[in-house]
Amino acid sequence: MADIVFINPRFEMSYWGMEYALPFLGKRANLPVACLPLLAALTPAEHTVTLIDENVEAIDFARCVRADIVGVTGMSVQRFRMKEILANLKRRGVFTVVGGPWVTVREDYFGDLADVIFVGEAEETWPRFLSEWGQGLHQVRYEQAEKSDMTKVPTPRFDLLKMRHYAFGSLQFSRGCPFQCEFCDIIVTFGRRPRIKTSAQIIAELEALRAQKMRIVFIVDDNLIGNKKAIKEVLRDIVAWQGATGYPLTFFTEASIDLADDPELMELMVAANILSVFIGIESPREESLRETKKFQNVRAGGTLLEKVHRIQEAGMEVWCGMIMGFDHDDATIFDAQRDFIREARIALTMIGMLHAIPKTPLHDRLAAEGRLDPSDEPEFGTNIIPLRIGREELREGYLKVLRDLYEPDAYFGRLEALFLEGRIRHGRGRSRYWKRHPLNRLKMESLWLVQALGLFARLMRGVPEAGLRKEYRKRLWRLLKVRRDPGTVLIYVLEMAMHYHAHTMARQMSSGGTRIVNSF
Ligand code: B12
Ligand code: SF4
Repeated sequence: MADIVFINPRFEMSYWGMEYALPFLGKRANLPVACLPLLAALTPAEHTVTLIDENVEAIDFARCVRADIVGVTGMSVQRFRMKEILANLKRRGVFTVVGGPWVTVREDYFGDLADVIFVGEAEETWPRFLSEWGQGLHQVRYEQAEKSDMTKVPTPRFDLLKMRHYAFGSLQFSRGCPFQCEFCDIIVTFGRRPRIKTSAQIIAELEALRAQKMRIVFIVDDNLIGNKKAIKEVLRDIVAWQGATGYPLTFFTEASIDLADDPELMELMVAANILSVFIGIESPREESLRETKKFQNVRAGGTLLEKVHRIQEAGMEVWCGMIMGFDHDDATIFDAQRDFIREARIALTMIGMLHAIPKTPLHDRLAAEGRLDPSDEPEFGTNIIPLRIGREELREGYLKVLRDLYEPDAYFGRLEALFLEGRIRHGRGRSRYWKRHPLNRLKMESLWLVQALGLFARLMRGVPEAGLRKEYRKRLWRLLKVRRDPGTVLIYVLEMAMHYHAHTMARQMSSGGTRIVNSF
């Protein structure tokens, strides 16, 4: 029997880290990394497991010293902290294992600091390692020969985390994505064949999250709609579950733009209460999309703008990822990005410079062309050397676009275009249910109203700049003149808090106050 501790290290500042918004929400972290409660569930019952998320509590190193095995996970933006933690543990003589997205693409990164590394998925290798470790026969590197069978993945042990400190819950339906974007490490790790859990598994996880009193849940799939036929069946079961349990959960997720070509799928997502969808749009420039093999974004069926608007009209807000620095990008790309995002009415946009993640086809190509900066912290914020613009020009252009997008006029211009002119209607599925359950509606809307007012009051007390506070008051007033339903008001105020995060981050980076955070 082993005493095992798993650690998720502190994140560095990032767009989706929401660091500047979290204090207003009264939370310590955005959401729990899905691997921690899952690894706990994958651990055979004879072992004991403790989960530590450094984003919500300090690491008790004395506790770690007593453990037989300490496992550390992490993605790119945690790599420096992962190294510090591993070095600390090594000094104390702790046996360490490392897994997750970063070590999967940079196997040599931690050197001797890790006794064992896990590359990619670990549903089979983690229990196998424990059995071999018990016999003193373990290896130093584990990688599954086959991808995990998602129909056998257990319900994560959310009960081992301090869920009250997180703004959202996390839940995974499927892994893998059928597309072939050149820069993407997800398909390198999880493959191009979407693998999906059964409805029974997913509903067990929904119940587990509900038991933890979570209300908003992020579906962490690489691409929720990778297998449209299979996901439609699951969504039908979730709609039925929501109806039977009083629509307790609200979701947001990630999907590809071909969602816009399938009205039935959009309708099912709305009925399941998915309010927003993050889409990798990457570029308004067709040549750049073709170059990066993002062919799904240049397919027939309308322009990118038309497709975004179609999803919004169906009742889901679109968030997006955008990238600058492709080989076809010249100095005109910065204005093109700004114009597209404005016309698309996308308020929350994660914009970044192209970055070559190890093991991806892009990394191989640029290495062969001698266009990679090998440093761990590249001076210009990305490791690629662009073709048609200088490195400095790319960095400055990126910072300027980022700052411009989050200037209050630009940001609220996009939000007002969507909420006031476009009159986006979130949560139609739940509204239909409420027609038959008006008391339920009254209870929920009263709660949202209190939450919206509380959050707005905290913004008014906590945002230091008087000009920004005045702007937020003005924008809320403009919304209230047209729309007063509590659900819309709450979403609007939440996006105000998100504005504060992105605006602060963009200002600090462009003034040289903090190091450049790229979105890789
Ligand atoms: C959902 C998601 C998010 C969510 C939730 C993030 C969170 N805090 O959990 C949101 C949208 C908030 C997000 C944000 C970001 N993300 Co993100 N995200 C993902 C996504 C799509 C799924 C992650 C997930 O939950 N998977 C499900 C779990 C179960 O899988 P897993 O973590 O891989 O764990 C399995 C194995 O890896 C293994 N394992 C993992 N750890 C360990 C440890 C040990 C000891 C062992 C034995 C095994 C093991 O076991 C698990 C079971 O098989 C991935 C893509 C992907 N598929 O990995 C990107 C990804 C992880 N994100 C990435 C990035 C860069 C970011 C951001 C920095 C982007 C930004 N600029 O804002 C932020 C920062 C995060 C933050 N502060 O929270 C990159 C990381 C690149 C890299 N290779 O390191 C990825 C890979 C996507 C990409 N290529 O761009 N993200
Ligand atoms: S659509 Fe997204 S997940 Fe799929 S290959 Fe492209 S970048 Fe990767």
